[in-house]
Amino acid sequence: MSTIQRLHARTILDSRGNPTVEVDCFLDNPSSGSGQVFGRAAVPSGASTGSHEALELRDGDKAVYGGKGVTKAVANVNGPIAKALKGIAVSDQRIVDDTLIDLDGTPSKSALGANALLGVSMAVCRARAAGEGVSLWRSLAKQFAVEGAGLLPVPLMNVLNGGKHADSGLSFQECMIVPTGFDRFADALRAGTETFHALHALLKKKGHVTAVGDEGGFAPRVKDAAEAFDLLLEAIHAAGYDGKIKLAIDAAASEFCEGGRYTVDGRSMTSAELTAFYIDLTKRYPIISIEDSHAEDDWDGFADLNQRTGSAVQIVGDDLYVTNVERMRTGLDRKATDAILIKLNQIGTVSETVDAIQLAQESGWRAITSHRSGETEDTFIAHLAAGLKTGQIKTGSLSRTDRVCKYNELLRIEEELGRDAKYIAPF
Ligand code: 2PG
Ligand code: MG
Repeated sequence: MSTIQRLHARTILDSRGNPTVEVDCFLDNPSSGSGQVFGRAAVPSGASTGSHEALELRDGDKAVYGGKGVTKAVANVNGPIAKALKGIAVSDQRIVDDTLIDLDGTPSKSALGANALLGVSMAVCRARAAGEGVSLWRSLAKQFAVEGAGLLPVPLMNVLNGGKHADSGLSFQECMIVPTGFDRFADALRAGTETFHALHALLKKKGHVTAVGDEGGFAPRVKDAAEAFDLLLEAIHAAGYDGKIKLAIDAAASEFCEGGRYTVDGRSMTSAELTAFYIDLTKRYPIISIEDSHAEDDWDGFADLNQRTGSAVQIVGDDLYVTNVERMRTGLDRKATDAILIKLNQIGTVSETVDAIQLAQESGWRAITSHRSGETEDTFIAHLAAGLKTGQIKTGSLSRTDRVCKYNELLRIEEELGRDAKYIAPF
């Protein structure tokens, strides 16, 4: 049986030029013949973080990387975590992750840092897959007893960036396109990409800036959300995909909520007025998904919108749930949403992330595997989406390698699956 022989963490840079944790995991794997097997993983980082997320440990020394250094998290991996995990079998990810959780001992993973724990948890998954000689997504499916394989996720592509991710002035953080009318992931990706290029040409023609924001989407100075959606529809039309590409929003509403009031594109609203605003938008545009419509503790706002949109529009909790099953249970009781955004680093281990996915699936919710706005070249989430059959993925726009590397990995997975590959839009 393979056991952990050595863990080694280092500081690397993320897509925003901020330090983050990368972990190498070496297994002692007598069955591999060659002796040692190795897995590597890097931890992403958010900008519009939910206040209920597990703690990302930063050094805080302003003289170094503006306080964003991760040397303490790296030292925690190379010291106490490496010591505690040495010799542990990797056949059961839950045992590895429970050991990490117990060692940290805090509900928010603030002792060792969720970034330290997650880097190890993911690197162990990769090392196990290497030991098994299979793709990571297949290994994850086996490890977490997922039946049947082959579902590629529908991508929610963030081609217009606002909020905390860009200086566009747009209150909504993400205006996304969703290629629904296709039978293969590769065709959906092509359509999304052609629309992205059509949008580029359109913005240029209209005299907008075409610089991109943190997730590779454009960040034109538009006056409001309606103008953003008009641009997207025009680009979809120009690319020839009318009706085959729908729209989605991540409002990230906690970022524009203060004292219980919401300020959207210069207009101040109550929670109920904001709900009415969304309902109006869904009548005017083909919007199939709204994420973080309300602030992270405005349960009534979410529940009201979710009830009014029914199954026509999925309401997604991101900062609301922070991939935490305890908060999900509140959401289930209150019927706050019918979907959840899944982010590994909000909770801090792979097993707990899978718990959130599986609770969503058992409860009839949809699950969307997601990147963070600060990413690396790591493609773990592409494998998580395919292995756990989440059915949807959010991994940014169609530019910048930190975003497209996940799409490229999904192309490889679809190719590996061959005739078993499925692409099914649930909208
Ligand atoms: C979000 C994410 C990813 P961040 O709000 O969904 O798009 O942003 O990583 O900044 O929290
Ligand atoms: Mg979000």
